Amino acid sequence: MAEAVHCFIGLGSNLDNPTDQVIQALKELQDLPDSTLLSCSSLYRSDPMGPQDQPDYINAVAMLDTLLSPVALLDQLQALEQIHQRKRLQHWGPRTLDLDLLLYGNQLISCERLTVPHPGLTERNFVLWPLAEIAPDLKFPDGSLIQTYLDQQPLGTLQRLP
Ligand code: PH2
Ligand code: MG
Ligand code: MG
Repeated sequence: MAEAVHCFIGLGSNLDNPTDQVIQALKELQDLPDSTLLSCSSLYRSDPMGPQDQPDYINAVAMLDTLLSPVALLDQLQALEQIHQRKRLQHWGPRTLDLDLLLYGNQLISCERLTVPHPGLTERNFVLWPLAEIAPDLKFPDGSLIQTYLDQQPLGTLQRLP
């Protein structure tokens, strides 16, 4: 894949057996058209960010190469969320599957449907730690290093699962 772009996808679930939801979603990412799944992080258990009256989350990050445009990739991710019966009920509320496009190469994208890098990426330990597990030397489009943000967002109660 000559012009493939290196992307990172954040996965999250806190409903209907979250561990199974995330493992199944990782398998589905393997089958995305015009894309190659390169690696995935461990699964992490995290306290909910946002409303506290919801279950803990399982989070992970996947790295892939894709020939899809950012919006075509987003369409694919949203189709997978639909397969997992995702319902959009409450902002930052519970969900069976959330697939966020975290990074698309070094591109800065800002359109109605998509903001990349994903807003909040550098402030969420449940994204940063799995991301750093599979890309410890990652540089963000602005040239900053992932290790800088890890120091500011400690592991805390985030648990890497065996
Ligand atoms: N996603 C949210 C809201 N809150 N909390 C955790 N721990 N993990 C998530 O993935 C998450 C969240 C909205 O996308
Ligand atoms: Mg999200
Ligand atoms: Mg999302």
